[in-house]
Amino acid sequence: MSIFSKDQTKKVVVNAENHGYKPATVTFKQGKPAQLKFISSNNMGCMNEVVFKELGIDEKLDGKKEVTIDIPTDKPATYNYACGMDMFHGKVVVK
Ligand SMILES: [Cu+2]
Repeated sequence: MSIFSKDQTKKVVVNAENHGYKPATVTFKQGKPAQLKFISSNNMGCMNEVVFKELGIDEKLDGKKEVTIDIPTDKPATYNYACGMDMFHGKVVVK
């Protein structure tokens, strides 16, 4: 791996109207710093909160255009996340 390897940044659009995350699955390469940006829209309802249980992350999106979450990439993993009521789901894959 190059010591000049770049950070990885990807975006997920939170679509409250269709109750979905786009894309629903985001993949990062192992071993490089990774950031996932959640882009929110209006009238978010319970989607104004994003919860990564395994990572102990619980972030409010409401009122912010963009919220950045640091994803650990030290090992291959799948991190599931959900809205504040655990109704809508997405995942982050590190491989
Ligand atoms: Cu919900």
